[in-house]
Amino acid sequence: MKMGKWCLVLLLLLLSGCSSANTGQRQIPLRTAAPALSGQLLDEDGPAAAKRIVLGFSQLGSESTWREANTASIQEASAEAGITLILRNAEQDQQKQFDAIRSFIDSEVDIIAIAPVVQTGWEAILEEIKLAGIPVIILDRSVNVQDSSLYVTFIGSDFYEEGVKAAKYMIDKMRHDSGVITIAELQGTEGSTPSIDRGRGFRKMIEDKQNFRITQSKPAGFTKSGGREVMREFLQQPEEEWPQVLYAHNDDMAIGAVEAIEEAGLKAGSDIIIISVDGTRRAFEQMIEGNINAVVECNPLLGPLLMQAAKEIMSGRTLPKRIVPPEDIFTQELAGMEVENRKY
Ligand code: GYE
Repeated sequence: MKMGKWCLVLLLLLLSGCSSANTGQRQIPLRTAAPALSGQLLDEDGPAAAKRIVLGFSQLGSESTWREANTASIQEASAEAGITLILRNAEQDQQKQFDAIRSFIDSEVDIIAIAPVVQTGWEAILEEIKLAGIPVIILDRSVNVQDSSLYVTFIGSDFYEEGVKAAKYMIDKMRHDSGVITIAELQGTEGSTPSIDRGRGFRKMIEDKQNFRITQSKPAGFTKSGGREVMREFLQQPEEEWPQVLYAHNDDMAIGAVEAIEEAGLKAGSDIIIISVDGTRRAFEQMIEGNINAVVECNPLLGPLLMQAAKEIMSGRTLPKRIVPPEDIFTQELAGMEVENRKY
């Protein structure tokens, strides 16, 4: 049902676009699959002349449940859309992303999609793609570039807003607690947009609140094992320094941290309030067990949006520069009702 809602949102956004190939301040000479069909959606069922679109996708890694669901969504959606997908996994290495992208240029793919591991360092490679005349879609995490005409659109969540939602939940949850509330933060991959912006949004909400203090904060790579290890370190501090709240930038790290908290003889979800981001089924199960208190949703099922955008670009349409999927926050009270609806 959620995907239906997304597709509708995308459709509305796309309809609000115009029909030229203007992609920003500058024009990118886009390769189109079937110039004669400009302005129409290319469809497998459409005119036989429509060439199959070839999409090269540089996935950043496979660190989390979110990432697995994201990769699967893209694979499934490409098959459904009749788009040939060349997927390369960079295993958290930006250089590997560059290598994959160069291989896509050499193979003369029609479109390149990139899920960037970190947000800086992309100008030169994006210029190379531009020279080759291949349109680019940035997916999931964003890139910091001066010249936004280097990509057509960025499809991905509002991570800053996710941080804001996490903090709002915490402020409300702790409203009856007096005194200083200590917070530990498990950051994601250093230099990645979700880690930077989830941290910024959260901090913004507490900056003028003297009683909320982030006392421990460290990157844990968005992995379950990272979350467990770093939480163990946090709990090696003297007892009076243990946090009352844990804010984990994703579910996998929160679930790892729950193990460390239990090892230390504490009750996750009550001795330490836990808030995380993503909304995986496993996190919902942990909410039902009482270990996690709230989860801010970040939807990985971006495949249908990506395929739709690829088709639109190949038919010469302009896309909005930013496509943001709608997202929610879930608490323990709602987890039982929602768990069966979780698709990832
Ligand atoms: O939250 C995390 C993953 O970039 C939004 O990356 C994504 C994040 C997601 O590893 O679980």
